[in-house]
Amino acid sequence: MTNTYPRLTRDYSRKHEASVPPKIVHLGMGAFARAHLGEYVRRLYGLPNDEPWLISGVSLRTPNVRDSLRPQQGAYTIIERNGPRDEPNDRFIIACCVTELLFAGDDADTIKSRLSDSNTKIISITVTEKGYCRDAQGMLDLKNSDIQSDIKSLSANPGAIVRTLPGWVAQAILRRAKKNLPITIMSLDNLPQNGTSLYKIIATMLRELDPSALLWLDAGNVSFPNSVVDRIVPATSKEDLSDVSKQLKINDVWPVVTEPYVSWILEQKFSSPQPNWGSVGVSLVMDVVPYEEAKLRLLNGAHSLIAYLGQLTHKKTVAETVEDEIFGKVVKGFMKEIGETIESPKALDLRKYQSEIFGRFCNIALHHKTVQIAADGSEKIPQRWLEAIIVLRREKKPVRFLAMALAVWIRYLQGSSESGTKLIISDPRKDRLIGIVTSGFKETEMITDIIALLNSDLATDLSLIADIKGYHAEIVSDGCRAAISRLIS
Ligand code: CS2
Repeated sequence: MTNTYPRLTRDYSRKHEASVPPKIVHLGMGAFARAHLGEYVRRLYGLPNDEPWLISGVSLRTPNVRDSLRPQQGAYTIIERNGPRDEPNDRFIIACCVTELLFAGDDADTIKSRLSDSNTKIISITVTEKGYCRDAQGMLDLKNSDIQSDIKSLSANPGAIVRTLPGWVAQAILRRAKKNLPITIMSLDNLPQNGTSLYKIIATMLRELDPSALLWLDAGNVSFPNSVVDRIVPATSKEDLSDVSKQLKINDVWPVVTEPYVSWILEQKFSSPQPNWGSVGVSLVMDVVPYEEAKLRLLNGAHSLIAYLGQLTHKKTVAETVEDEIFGKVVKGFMKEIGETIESPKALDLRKYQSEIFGRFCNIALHHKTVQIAADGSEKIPQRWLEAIIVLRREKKPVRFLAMALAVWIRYLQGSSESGTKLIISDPRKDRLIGIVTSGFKETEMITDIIALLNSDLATDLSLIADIKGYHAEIVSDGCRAAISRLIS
């Protein structure tokens, strides 16, 4: 940075290093966690408390967050962006709720002790869909070589160094069971029934490792509340860094940027003491499923469609894509169709919710890149699109926009935009997906094989496959705008 401003530290907010240990250990301290969980814990920190709830932030894959934020004593800026292109209405908020930053690669011993410490009351998690190492049925993928390696090393030595999220969590439970230290483990990822999914994964690990630890867990000593988290968090850009300098006259090497909207619906199911979540805006409910279906299908489902449309037609951001009249209409049609599958929770007016989501997509100040959302499609599409298709087929309702969405994704997997520019496909099943689309198979076979990779039942739905094939052929010959114009006319 070419200015003389000082580096951000906790002194900036007069929140000096807290002498109390963190009660939350967060695995996956990326931008989403800092803008979402960090926002709620920051609000708690602002309340008069006997003892603050602070976060030990763990990165499992790279040391970058630790190395950037340690010199700032964990302090970072949350930039909330909103408004029209020429008159952005931005807020800059300093969060000091993270007091420790660790990286699995070289702080493994500290992480292990934090996870099994009696002061730790919550282990929270954001590692994205692929971090859970699930198979196509959503169960732990025992064929995954990193999972096999974690099971092998933990069986030989419960203190071993592990590689995967299920490995870290299983190890924490093994150690806590020995000391009888109950814990609440919160998944904050966009998985269907994220807490229950994580429970199933961990139960499988423990069955392999130590069934007595599973008995201890099942006796009410560990809970996995389900939750629905919502906040759009694009990757941080250089502009964000220089805006913090301009506004606050300090340098923050890794602020996070987000929208003003934030929401967290949390199942009230805790095995350990909790802060007063309700006082900082978290909605505590008995059943998150209706909220989850609404959010995963309407927001995330539409997001994925926007991402693939944007990628194919050189639209870099979500706002730019939905600004296109035809794409805006297809997104609305998609939401209407998928909305048919949602049993609206009483507290949620589905129509209002849809237009609120569309409004958030139009936030031009946010610069949410389509390439970011397009990543890991095979991990996202089952819960965002396929589960809704299953409901619509069962209820004999039309599947037009969702079939179009699948056709758009399959066209995207061919690896080039409509004008022929190469697209970078990032997906854990990339090799298999690209292998299928470039195999030279006939279209029906190619589409069936792609769908079969995600859901074997839907792959036998011949009329669905025929519809996807029809839309795909139109996209290949005339482009997605023309194909979509016909769909919405
Ligand atoms: C997005 C989500 O990248 C993606 O797949 O759909 O990260 C989305 O922005 C959040 O779930 C919003 O809450």
